[in-house]
Amino acid sequence: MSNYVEMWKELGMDLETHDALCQVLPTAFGDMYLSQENRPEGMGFWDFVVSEIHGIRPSELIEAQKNGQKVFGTFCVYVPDEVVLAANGIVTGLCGGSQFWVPGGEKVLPKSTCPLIKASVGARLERTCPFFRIADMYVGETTCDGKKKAWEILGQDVPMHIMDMPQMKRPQDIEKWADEIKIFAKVVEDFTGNAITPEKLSEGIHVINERRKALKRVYDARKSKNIPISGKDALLMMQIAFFDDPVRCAEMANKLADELEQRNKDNVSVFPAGTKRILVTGTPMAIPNWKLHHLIETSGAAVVCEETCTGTRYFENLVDETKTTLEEQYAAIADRYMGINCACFTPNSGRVDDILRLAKEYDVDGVIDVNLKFCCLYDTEGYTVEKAMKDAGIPVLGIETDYTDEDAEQLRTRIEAFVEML
Ligand code: BJ8
Repeated sequence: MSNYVEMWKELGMDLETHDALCQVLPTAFGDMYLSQENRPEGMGFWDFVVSEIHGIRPSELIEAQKNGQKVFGTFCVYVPDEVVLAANGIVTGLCGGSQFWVPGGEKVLPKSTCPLIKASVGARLERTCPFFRIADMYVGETTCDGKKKAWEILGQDVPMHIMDMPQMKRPQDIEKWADEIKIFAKVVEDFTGNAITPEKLSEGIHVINERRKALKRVYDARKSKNIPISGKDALLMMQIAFFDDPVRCAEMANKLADELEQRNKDNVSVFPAGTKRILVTGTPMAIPNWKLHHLIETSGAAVVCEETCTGTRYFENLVDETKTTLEEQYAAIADRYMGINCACFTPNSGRVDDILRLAKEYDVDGVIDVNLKFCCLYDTEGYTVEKAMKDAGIPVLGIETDYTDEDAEQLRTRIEAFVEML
């Protein structure tokens, strides 16, 4: 990634600390990813993106900025990308998934904050992530308390817009969310200088729906008895979807889906027959958090689906494309996004329904419910999730972890014991 040094310098990054990050990532990726056998050829694209993770997409974003486009950094799957696209803006995810950034976050946040928030704040304050440097505006949301307060720190020297999320899903809450989307659209229009018309919004909705469909095709291929792709590889595709151009993301995911569908016809599996199938549910796994998937897939099981925001919550359900006025379109967008079942809502019984449905669709042998340490929402909901699984006769294992490797061996012992009893 050395050819990007000039760009990083111009972005005002801390090059020395960033170098240390650049050194650990390839080793971790090599150990966890490149060691897998018989990976789909289509993964070559994502391997390449990872090898240039702080170079290739950042340089595209800077190029786009030179042409007048604005970049919006987001932290949650409730923030509607289609609105930004409609004003010729670009969205990039900003959630931090590396322990490397956590100590930086801990300098300003309580230690008892979830690692995703600490890593995001650390990446920003220590100036070691180009995406944080590039984004012209950050878009936060009022989901969990940790994030709500983090916006006040993150937004100190960058324009920040915060979307006020409802906490329930009554009709009046969905209406309120449509209003909030309208307010966001106005902010985006003012910031980009581009008007959002029904035509432009239609295009934006279409592009994001196409991305959803393509990602879903890859997931659908994972429902096969045969396992055509590892959970780790599917997770990587999902993680990079948050950063990539949505049209290219759809194109690459469709190509991968073609290959996986062919693999299913040819009975090509990346795991031996009889490997236990696991559904992972819980908190999101931002790149490069591959820890749990790696542990599961080196403990005799395979991850075949993720009910997380770096999984099905990102792409399930489409926005209705038949609406023609802005008012109707915002309502349709609100409807689709309120179909996401995050633990920040109460009640959130839709999530349990989703997990039960997915467990059936993906024919899983067991569910692993993962919680990022100090995420009180998913931790509390774990009680309901695990009870529902037990009631349905689905074996379930609850895990709480962070980004460090300290608990890896202890987790491995628990996962191996769980897989053995399936
Ligand atoms: S829709 S899961 S992306 S809020 S893990 S930061 S909740 S303390 S990330 Fe999330 Fe949107 Fe919900 Fe998805 Fe807080 Fe929990 Fe940390 Fe979390």
